[in-house]
Amino acid sequence: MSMKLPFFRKKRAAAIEDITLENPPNHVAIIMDGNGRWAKKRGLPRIAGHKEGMDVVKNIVTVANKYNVKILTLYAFSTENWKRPKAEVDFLLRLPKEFLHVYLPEMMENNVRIETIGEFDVLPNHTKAAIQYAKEKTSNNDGLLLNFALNYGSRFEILRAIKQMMTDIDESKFSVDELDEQLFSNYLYTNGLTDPDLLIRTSGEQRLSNFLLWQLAYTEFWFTDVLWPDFNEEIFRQSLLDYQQRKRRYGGI
Ligand code: V0D
Repeated sequence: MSMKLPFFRKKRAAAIEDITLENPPNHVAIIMDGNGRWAKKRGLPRIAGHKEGMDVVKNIVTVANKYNVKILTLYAFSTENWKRPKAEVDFLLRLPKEFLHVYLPEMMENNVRIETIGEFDVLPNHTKAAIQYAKEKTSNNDGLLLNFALNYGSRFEILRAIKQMMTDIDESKFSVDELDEQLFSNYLYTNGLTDPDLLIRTSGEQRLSNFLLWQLAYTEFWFTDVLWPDFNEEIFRQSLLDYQQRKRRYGGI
């Protein structure tokens, strides 16, 4: 004869994971800053900070999933990052493959779909191949969308959209009169995605650095001095709680 389980269940302190959010942001975008500084503080090379930051990505995906976030857009590599020393750029561009080698099985188990925004085609072949495989492998997952901004720059994205749009107008696919915000946003990399509800930037800097300029028009911004490798569930949860508290009026009354 089986005993009823609740009879044996011990009371315990409420753990973070017991508390669900009433109003989670649908789409969270993060500028993962402070990896180099984290390493410097420890007397380590910058790449050690990037590696540590990669493991934090996996943790934060798990937490986002838990709190019912539907889209997580992470600024992993900007068009400006090419200016860094070659050795650092090479190291960075090997991280996608490394991440996927270690964590793709877990992403599959958690029903995560992987996508990218940015100029994908000009990335090195080894980077593209690893990511392309992951995109295809996860394409039928309908859980969290893990969206990496790779070789991404917002002004370039907007100019690219205008050029493609003008070509389509030339080809009479639509007329200038029909152009509105919705139609324009279809030409951005983020076509089909809702705009971010919450933008997080770590490491104390308070600027956008050419990230999602169009898409962040109504987004709540949340800044922290915590360096990306130190970012964890507690601090992420705090950002989500702060987000809930803010009243969002979209410029109305
Ligand atoms: C370094 C902190 C995961 C920011 C996080 C190529 C800078 C760790 C990826 C990744 C980077 C990208 C695509 C993908 C799977 C994983 C990644 C880059 C940098 C730049 F499909 N972390 N990560 N990509 N860092």
